[in-house]
Amino acid sequence: MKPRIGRWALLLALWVGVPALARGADSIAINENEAAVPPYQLPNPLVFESGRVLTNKSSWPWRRLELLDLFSDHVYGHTPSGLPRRKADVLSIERNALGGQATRKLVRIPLTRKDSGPYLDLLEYLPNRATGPVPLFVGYNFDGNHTVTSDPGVPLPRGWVPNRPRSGISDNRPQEASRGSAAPAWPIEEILKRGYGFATMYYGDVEPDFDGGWREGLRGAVARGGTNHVFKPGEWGAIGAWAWGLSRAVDYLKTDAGVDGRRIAVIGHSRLGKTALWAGAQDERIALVIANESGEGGAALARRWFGETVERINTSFPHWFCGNFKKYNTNVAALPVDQHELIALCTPRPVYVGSAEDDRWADPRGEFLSLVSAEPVYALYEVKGLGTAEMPPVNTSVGDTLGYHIRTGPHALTITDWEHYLNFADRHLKAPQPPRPSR
Ligand code: GTR
Repeated sequence: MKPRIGRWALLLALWVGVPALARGADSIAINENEAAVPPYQLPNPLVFESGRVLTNKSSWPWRRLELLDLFSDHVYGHTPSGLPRRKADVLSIERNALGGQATRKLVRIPLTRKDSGPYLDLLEYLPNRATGPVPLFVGYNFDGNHTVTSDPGVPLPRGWVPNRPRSGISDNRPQEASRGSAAPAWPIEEILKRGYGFATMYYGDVEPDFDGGWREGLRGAVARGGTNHVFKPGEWGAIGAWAWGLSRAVDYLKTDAGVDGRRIAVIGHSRLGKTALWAGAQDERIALVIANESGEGGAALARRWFGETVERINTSFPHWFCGNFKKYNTNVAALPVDQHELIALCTPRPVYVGSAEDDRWADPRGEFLSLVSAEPVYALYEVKGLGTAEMPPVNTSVGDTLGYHIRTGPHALTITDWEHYLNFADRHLKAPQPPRPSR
């Protein structure tokens, strides 16, 4: 006869384990009360997994590699090795765009060895009054390149887009009616006037953003098992694929004679802010990173119980992160990294985090504290980081190489955010840049 204790242990394990595994998004406890945040302890970016303490910058590149591996193993997944980096095709150049202010380029970047796709369609504007190569902002948009401007020369995306009833989209097919609908988030003319170039891509070109979208995107195209692939727990999620796409845009931008390839800033809002940070952490050619209201899995500390949690994001968006990340759903303290270390991976490059007062879901204080806790790594390089551990008043920018503001209002990328980002970029990208390593 089998020992009965085994059966009881199994029943107990099922009783305790199943609700934790199968909990629906709405039953996950969320805290938005500052006084109720329990104490937590962050991993120290300056201590190797072996316990060895890092005291000067000469060992940081090794710790950086260790942290990149930990983020790949446990959070975003590993990018497959051997993916091609193909030359982009400049499909068209219009020298009289935006009322003569800009040169518009439409560029196609193949992401796999096949010409049939998937590929990224990059929309680029360069200021016509520039006298030499310009620094440039590049970032993904949510709904298609044609939504960031009313410029009629920008084509609609080809594949799946999110439904937007206000733009008449209810069948996941792009519509002409959505042209310019996201323009308030992208003050392109102002960016150009300030002497920057601007480039954007639709993130759905890399992978449509729904659970299962990988079958129509890059992850499905390169997976060993094709569209029947079963992802191993350490393989990349959608954020990993989107971040890879950003780096392919950088590959192209560095070949554009109108762009100063040493002064490329990456910007992203919300889930695309998470993506911008992960791209910036991995790709040292990115000179400056801006994460607007990136929240959980972005700039916000995972261990701080406020707003969205690891469990909640893994439940609502199971495709964003790697399988291993789900192990920490109910035990975030066991995660070997936290998000301040994602920011630290950019050291000594400038990083700016923007929050919004009403965007409690993204945990503004947790986003700010990530910068504070990344600062010791910047100090190794003797660059001034944030310079304060006190959150600034609303609508006030603080910091030096690490920058932060909390804007009044809801979750959005706005002209006010851009003013802070442009000022930050003026400080860091307008001065002559030292040569940067290229991969
Ligand atoms: C929310 C999600 C956030 C954030 C946001 C967005 O639903 O919970 O993590 O990424 O979406 O991307 O707008």
